[in-house]
Amino acid sequence: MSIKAKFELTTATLLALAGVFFLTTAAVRRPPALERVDFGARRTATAPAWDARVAPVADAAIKEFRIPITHDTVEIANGVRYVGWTFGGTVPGPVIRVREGDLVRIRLVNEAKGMPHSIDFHAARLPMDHAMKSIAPGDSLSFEFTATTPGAFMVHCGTAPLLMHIAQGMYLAIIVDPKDGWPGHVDKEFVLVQSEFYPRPSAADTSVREGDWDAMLAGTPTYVTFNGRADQYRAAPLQVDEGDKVRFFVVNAGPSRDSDFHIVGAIFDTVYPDGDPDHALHGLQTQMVPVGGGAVFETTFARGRSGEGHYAFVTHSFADATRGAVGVIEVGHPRLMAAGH
Ligand SMILES: [Cu+2]
Repeated sequence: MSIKAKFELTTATLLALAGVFFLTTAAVRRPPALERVDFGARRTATAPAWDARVAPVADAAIKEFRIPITHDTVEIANGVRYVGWTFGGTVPGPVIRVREGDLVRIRLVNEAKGMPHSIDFHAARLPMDHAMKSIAPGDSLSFEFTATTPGAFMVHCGTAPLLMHIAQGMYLAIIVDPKDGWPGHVDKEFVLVQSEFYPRPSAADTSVREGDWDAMLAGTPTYVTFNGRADQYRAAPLQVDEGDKVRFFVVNAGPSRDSDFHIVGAIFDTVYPDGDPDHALHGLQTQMVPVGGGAVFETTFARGRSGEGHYAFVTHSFADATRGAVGVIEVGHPRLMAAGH
């Protein structure tokens, strides 16, 4: 073998080895292409309160979600049980979190008895014909969409009468993170879905309440809640640390009443109406979240300024705060517990 041939052979071997090394490391470093979540197997915790904390978005560019529809008894206020119609067994349903540009695959399964249901993703650009069609009990429906627009979006059942299907609990929040992430670091993130309940009055405290159609039509709820149960975050406050910057994804599922979101004792550094960073507003006290809409709110509980202590989050429409749309944020470990919390 000539020196030239030996040189070429060695070069070829090195190139081949380099290729193998590159492919191996690329395979190790590449994020998983597909994430599968079955909300039948992964139910949102509801005790001591519906878990408002939200995990970071997964890396996979394709995200599949199996969403079972069920009829389940839910607790809408302390000791008040209700015939909930649900996505994933809880009201609201589970939080879905994806990234701008992701392919989102949905498999909807109607496990409820005796009634058709459907799903309408406000984060999707899709004709109603297929993705939003009602499916009979026992049936399923698969569709996919690309998440084109960052934000905090409502998802709900679109089966008539919508007023009733939403009032019974058929909604959840989908967060679409901007392609390059949210501007600026935060320490904690929470989801808050505001909604109303219209239970029929009952003489027996222990009975499972049904919906009152006339009250739904009149828009006179008994309870207005964050994450499906009146006053639940007064008993079990959201916990943050002193100095934390906190992001809230607020979605208003209604079905009929706007939310005037406000945190007592705080000022919002930034609000993104509809949750798109292109909409940034700064230095706000209260921002309306319309029914069927969402917004992202950021505030800082800075040391020595708005530090340790209790802060209430409310809809500043106080008839509705009084009906249960109020919660507490506990910053640090305040020694003086506020009376009545
Ligand atoms: Cu429905």
